[in-house]
Amino acid sequence: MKDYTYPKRENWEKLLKRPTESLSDIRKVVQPIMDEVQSKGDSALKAYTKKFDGIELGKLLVTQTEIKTASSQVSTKLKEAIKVAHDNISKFHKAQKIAPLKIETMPGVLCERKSVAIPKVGLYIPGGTAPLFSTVLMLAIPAKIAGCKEIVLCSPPDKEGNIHPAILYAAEVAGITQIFKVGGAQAIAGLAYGTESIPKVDKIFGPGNQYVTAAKQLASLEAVAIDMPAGPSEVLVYADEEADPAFISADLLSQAEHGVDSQVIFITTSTNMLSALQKEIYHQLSELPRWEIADRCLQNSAVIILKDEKECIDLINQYAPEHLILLAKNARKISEQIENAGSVFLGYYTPESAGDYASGTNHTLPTNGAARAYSGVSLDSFVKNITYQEITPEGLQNLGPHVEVMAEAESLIAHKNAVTVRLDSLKNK
Ligand code: HSO
Ligand code: ZN
Repeated sequence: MKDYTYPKRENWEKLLKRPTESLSDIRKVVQPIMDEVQSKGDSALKAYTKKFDGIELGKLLVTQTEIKTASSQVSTKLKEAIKVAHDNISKFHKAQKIAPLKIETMPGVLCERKSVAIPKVGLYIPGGTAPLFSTVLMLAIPAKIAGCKEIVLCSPPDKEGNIHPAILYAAEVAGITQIFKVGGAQAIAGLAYGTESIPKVDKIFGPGNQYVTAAKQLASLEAVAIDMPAGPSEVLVYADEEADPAFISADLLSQAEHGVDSQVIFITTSTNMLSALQKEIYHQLSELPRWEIADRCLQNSAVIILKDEKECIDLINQYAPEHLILLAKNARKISEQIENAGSVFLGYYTPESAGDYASGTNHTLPTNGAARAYSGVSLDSFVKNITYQEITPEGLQNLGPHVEVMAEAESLIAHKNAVTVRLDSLKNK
């Protein structure tokens, strides 16, 4: 990790730069894949699965028998943990339901707003070295609670043509029945355009590598919505002088092991723990199975010593971290001054891992500074708010003349007439 002691504010931007790459070159690779899937459907999906995943599949849809077999391969202990996570995530996301709104803005003019589920959603779950079955819960549970009618899940198969059993089991627990063995940009194209077996969806969710991200961006230029702009995962840890270096190290490394392009930032005003921290990080790192990934991530990462708490808060708000961990006695008070963050973890005993898996909050969060303007996935991500209005004859008599004036001032006379013909009909009654 690079060390910076009392850096000047004008240098913050440079030292907080994220290690992201431009997606424009990747788009050039992804576009032909998308086009091919759009024109050839399932046969293109199967051809790409053979090419990229090394397996020739007869059917893309996962069968009930496969789901049963997967369930028998998951240990009882893991099933219990998944149940706890499922219950907590459900509780927190159910509580996010908002009651319909009904307001009479003036006598006889009723305005309403109601959230209605997005009918068809697609969930993408990456495969690879760490199968993120927890992401299945984070996406499928709110989709179910929102009432999405069709929930389709895509995940790449391994060389034997199977999806990781824990992914299938988590999907089963969350009540997802349409699961397809397809990954990468081709899966996103399948969800965006629809094929013989994959239904076209209205919105696509989920993390993925740069190809998946580029494919989601391209899909979003057409009729399909996406959850959020995605980038590599990141954490900013703030610690006061009493924080335990072992906790700080473990939190930094838990993010660093996600990928070589992840970023971890540590800030503090206290210089006395630094040598202990450095020893602890390298000790913990050496024992990690994914130490090579974490070690490379640490090279993109920084330890920053700042003058006071106020500077720390300013830096956090400037960086807008996906995850913010406040290892401090006054974590709650600091959190009140945070304007930009995806998800905040307060106090010494609140590791990010708790939120990653099982406390109840969602782990699909805005990265790469998007937390300045975006929220993480929540129940809201699976609904849209439809507004309604109903105006009585008296209401139109109250409101109509003002609309007529405004329409005329915009030279939109047909608009004005839509009121006038009604007011005239009321006069003649
Ligand atoms: N920290 C990741 C989520 C995750 N961690 C899944 C473990 N599994 C991005 O928020
Ligand atoms: Zn994580």
